[in-house]
Amino acid sequence: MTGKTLRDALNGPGYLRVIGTHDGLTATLAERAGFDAIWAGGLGISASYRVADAGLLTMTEFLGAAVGMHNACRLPIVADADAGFGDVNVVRRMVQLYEAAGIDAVCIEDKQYPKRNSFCGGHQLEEPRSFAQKIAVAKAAQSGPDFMVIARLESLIAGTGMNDALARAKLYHDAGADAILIHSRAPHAEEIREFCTRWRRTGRDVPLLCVPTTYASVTARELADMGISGVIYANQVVRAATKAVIDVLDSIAKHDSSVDVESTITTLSELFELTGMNDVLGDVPWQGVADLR
Ligand code: SPV
Ligand code: MG
Repeated sequence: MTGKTLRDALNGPGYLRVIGTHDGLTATLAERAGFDAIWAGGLGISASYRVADAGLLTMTEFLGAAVGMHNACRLPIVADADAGFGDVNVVRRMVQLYEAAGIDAVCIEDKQYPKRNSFCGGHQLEEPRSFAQKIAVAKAAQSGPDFMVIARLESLIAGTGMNDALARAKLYHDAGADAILIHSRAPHAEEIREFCTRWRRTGRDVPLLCVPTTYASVTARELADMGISGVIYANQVVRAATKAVIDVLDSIAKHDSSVDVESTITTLSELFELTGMNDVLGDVPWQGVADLR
């Protein structure tokens, strides 16, 4: 999607593969791997601080993490803004700060504060009209044409059903939402298919996104064929990093040596290259890193 805004890309043909990352390094790796956009997700960022994804970090901490990813790569950043971090006044300030920081989109979910991760149960949905007001206030707060406000539907997570999801989607679209994220925790993509089909019948044209965590066997192409424009792989990167670190720590602790893991971990040369060490200016002539592991 080189040169295009996130808005153009989501409204254009095809689909975007959006990957959840939690810091500058993982965002850089995602860009190199060919993903189209970054999901600055609450779960991944919270995990990187070792706190629960339960509205515990401040907006400033989430924004700082998103900016760290923005500075590290050229991909558009879709920031997970939980339930907006507060009431409509907080939402307004949140949009102003995120837009000014160069973030491309915020995604706000229709759950009550304090929200919990959607896979943890105990969900209280926000009253639909108050959430629609948050969307309207968010849209009125942005200053440029490109910034996007994505409304995330939690009806299928909270168990209030497809009709509720569709009714809310219409309300949020009327309030100005630039895209709709339909969240599901079903083990297959049939809920997503049904939502897309019934949404299409409304004649409304707005990009749809989804998060295939529990229905992981479906491909992004299959979801796109159902009508999805953005597929968010929200938490695989933080889970991969966690597993890799556990394995390496176990091995070093067990053998009192890192020799067994050396061939499985990134070389120092790669790490220097990834982090731009070759571009560092200074008085000492740079020797290169070719002979480092
Ligand atoms: C996140 O990544 O923080 C999300 C997506 O909100 S999910 O964990 O699937 O709810
Ligand atoms: Mg989240």
